[in-house]
Amino acid sequence: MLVKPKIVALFGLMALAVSLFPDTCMADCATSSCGNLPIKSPFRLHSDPKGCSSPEYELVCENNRTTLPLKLGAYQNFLVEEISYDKYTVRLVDASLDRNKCSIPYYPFLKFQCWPYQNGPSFRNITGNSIMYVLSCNMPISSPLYVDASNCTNSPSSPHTYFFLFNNQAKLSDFNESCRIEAQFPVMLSNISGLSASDIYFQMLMGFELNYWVWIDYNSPEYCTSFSLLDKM
Ligand SMILES: *[C@@H]1O[C@H](CO)[C@@H](O)[C@H](O)[C@H]1NC(C)=O
Ligand SMILES: *[C@@H]1O[C@H](CO)[C@@H](O)[C@H](O)[C@H]1NC(C)=O
Ligand SMILES: *[C@@H]1O[C@H](CO)[C@@H](O)[C@H](O)[C@H]1NC(C)=O
Ligand SMILES: *[C@@H]1O[C@H](CO)[C@@H](O)[C@H](O)[C@H]1NC(C)=O
Ligand SMILES: CC(=O)N[C@H]1CO[C@H](CO)[C@@H](O)[C@@H]1O
Repeated sequence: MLVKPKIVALFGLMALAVSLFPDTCMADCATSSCGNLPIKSPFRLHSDPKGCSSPEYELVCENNRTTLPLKLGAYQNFLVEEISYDKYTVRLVDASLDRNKCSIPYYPFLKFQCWPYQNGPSFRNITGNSIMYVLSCNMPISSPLYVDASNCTNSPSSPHTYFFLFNNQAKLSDFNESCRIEAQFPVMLSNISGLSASDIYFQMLMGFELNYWVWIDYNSPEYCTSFSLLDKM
């Protein structure tokens, strides 16, 4: 079981290499750019010649801003803030976030940690990302693991809203049964104790990083179960 993902990754790389570099196109596939962001293999822009890179890696360039449309139930646009071609990572920020005030996006429920493996590039989480949950609780919770999120929500019906981080260090027993999950999103944080809601929102505006050069074995359950609160409940 330990060996399997590596083998899959290797075959994945080979398969990608073959599909991304058909010998007909190399000459035309110059680096393009959107704003200040250089776009090159494996990514492409719509305006790049056909055959350069794979369509699943096509980014949208509008007004010098690069976005990646990802399917999260419905399509959701993520700004591509950074691409590290050395580390094979992209840093994505939800394009719907309001930079001027704390407002939490309500993503549809799905297995975030498997997301968006179902379609498109095999992005996967990398170290440092955790799943942030927004909880709505029946009573006030006083715990360093819960950060008051009431300033970020406009739901008068549930006055006790909290940020709650769940990662592989978190214990299910830390989840208070008087709460229910309202929203979830990936964030580059591993500990929210002592942070304010605006600290957390600032970090959300920094987005999260995903590794793009990994071939996922969709049938391997270990990719999807490692730190999902929903799966453990
Ligand atoms: C995009 O950036 C280029 C170069 O910096 C600039 O000339 C152009 O006006 C910008 N376009 C928009 C829509 O901002
Ligand atoms: C849940 O929160 C309530 C109110 O703060 C507290 O009384 C209760 O002990 C908590 N339960 C757990 C399991 O932490
Ligand atoms: C909510 O926002 C107000 C005004 O900015 C601030 O004074 C207050 O401390 C915030 N409350 C929390 C719990 O962050
Ligand atoms: C989280 O941060 C708090 C405050 O900075 C610190 O006291 C605590 O030890 C940290 N917890 C972990 C698990 O790192
Ligand atoms: C679900 C998943 O793939 N989680 C992984 C996120 O990244 C860390 C560090 O690379 C892994 O340990 C997790 O298994």
